[in-house]
Formats: sequence, C-alpha cells, structure tokens
Amino acid sequence: MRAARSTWRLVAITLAGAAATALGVAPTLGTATTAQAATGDVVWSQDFDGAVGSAPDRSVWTNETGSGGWGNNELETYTDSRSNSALDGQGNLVITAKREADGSYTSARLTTQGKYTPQYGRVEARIQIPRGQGIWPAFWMLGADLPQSGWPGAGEIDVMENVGNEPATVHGTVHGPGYSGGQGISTPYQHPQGWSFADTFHTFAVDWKPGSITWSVDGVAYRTVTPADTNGNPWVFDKPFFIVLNLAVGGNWPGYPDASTTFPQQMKVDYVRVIDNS
Ligand SMILES: [Ca+2]
Repeated sequence: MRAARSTWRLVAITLAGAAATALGVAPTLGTATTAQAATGDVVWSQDFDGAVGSAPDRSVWTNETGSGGWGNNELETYTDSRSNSALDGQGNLVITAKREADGSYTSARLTTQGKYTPQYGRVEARIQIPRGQGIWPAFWMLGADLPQSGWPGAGEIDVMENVGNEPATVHGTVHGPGYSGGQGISTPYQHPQGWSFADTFHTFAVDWKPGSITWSVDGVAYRTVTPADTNGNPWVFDKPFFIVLNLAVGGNWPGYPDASTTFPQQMKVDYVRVIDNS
C-alpha cells in the first residue's frame, strides 16, 4: 500500500465524501476503486503544467541553494532564480545550468524533502538530459531521515545519473552505510542504439519494493539490487525517501567543463510520478 495519495485521488475522495464532510463526519472510503491505489495506478504525479517562467509547485518542491562543491567538488552555485529552474509553459520543468559573465556557473537543485516522501512504488520521471563534458544531471532520492542519520546512513537511491563524457550511458546506484561513494552499488545502462541520451526524452524509473530495487530505462529493466548485494552491510531502503532533481556542473566523477562544453545546458523534466507497484 502506498502511504501517499495523488492529488487527483484526493480530489476524487473529496468529491465522493463531500456530503459526509458537510455533515461533519469523515468521508467513508468505502470501495477499493476510490479509496485505495491498485497496482498500476499513478498515486502521485508532478506534470509541471503552468505558465512559462513560473516556479514548480512550491507545496512540493524546494530549491536547495548554495555552493561549496556539495561533497563532490562541483563548481555550480545552486540558486532559487527562475533563470535556473522554471516551467517552460509546455509542460516541462527546466533546470538550466549557466555560465555567468564572471565565469562562474549557476544551476538548480530541487527536492521534495519534508513535503513528499514516498516509500515504495515505481518512481519514474520522463527527462531529456543535457549534454557535454563536465555536465552531471541526476534524478535521485535520499532517505527522509537524512537530518538524523546523515549520509550515507540515510541511504541514497540514484534512479538516473549521467556524466556528459558518457553520452550513451546512464547509471543506477544505491549508496548506504558500508557502500557509498566509489563503493556504491552501481550499474550502467547503455542506450540500445548507442545514441546520446540527451537527444530526446527517456523514462527513467526504479521499481522499489520491500527488500528490492529494480532500475529501468524506457521500460527495460537492467538491474535489481536486494539485501543480498550489500555485502553484509545494512539495507537502508525500507523507509520513506525524498526526491531530488539537479543539474551539476563539474565534479570528481564527471570531471570539468572544457572548451567543448557549451552553455546554457538544460535538463527538461516532463513529469515525476509514483505508481503503485504492490
Ligand atoms: Ca509534463
């Protein structure tokens, strides 16, 4: 069962329960068709519809701002400026990495921390990634207990990462206590035609279940990780996580922009969804 419900489902429940609510009693969630998500149901969705230049839903998304490398010697400063993250008026959230006049880089990192923290489900996003040496887009999750447990104790599920010098490869990874950083449990996935993932939109997902995480691209599953894979270290993924979308510039893993890298670079996100996979 899902802990979270979609907006449309809440609307449906609200309508169904309107009469009961008017009488001052809680709506009765009587039937499975209206009260409970079934396998395959979209239980939460961010579609990024809205006016061009507007912010994504502030009740869901928070811009994390700042610089300092983010633990990876990244170059960018994350801002709350709509020039770095905004809706495009065509149904996409666009994160834009820019090279500023002084040679510095700005970009954006958005999270659902403290606002939406799913546990289990098919967590999926349709994304057109940017391209170029030193460019590092990611769609990932962190354990909601991060403030208490720290990293990597809280756990990290990287649904999709790409480093620009590998245009036809994306990576799925988990990090946890005893298996983090370069020792994360990670699997690459190659574009079936060897094309750049930046050429068009692709759907990146994890099917996340108790004791199991399976990564897929465009519906093609390419890796499953279970507690048997942590080499005796704790499995820290059976609890709520929050979702992160970011576009880094430079870092230990991707390396750094060079003369071949063009700016601005944009990560376009058509949607982020959680689908019941129970
Ligand atoms: Ca959309």
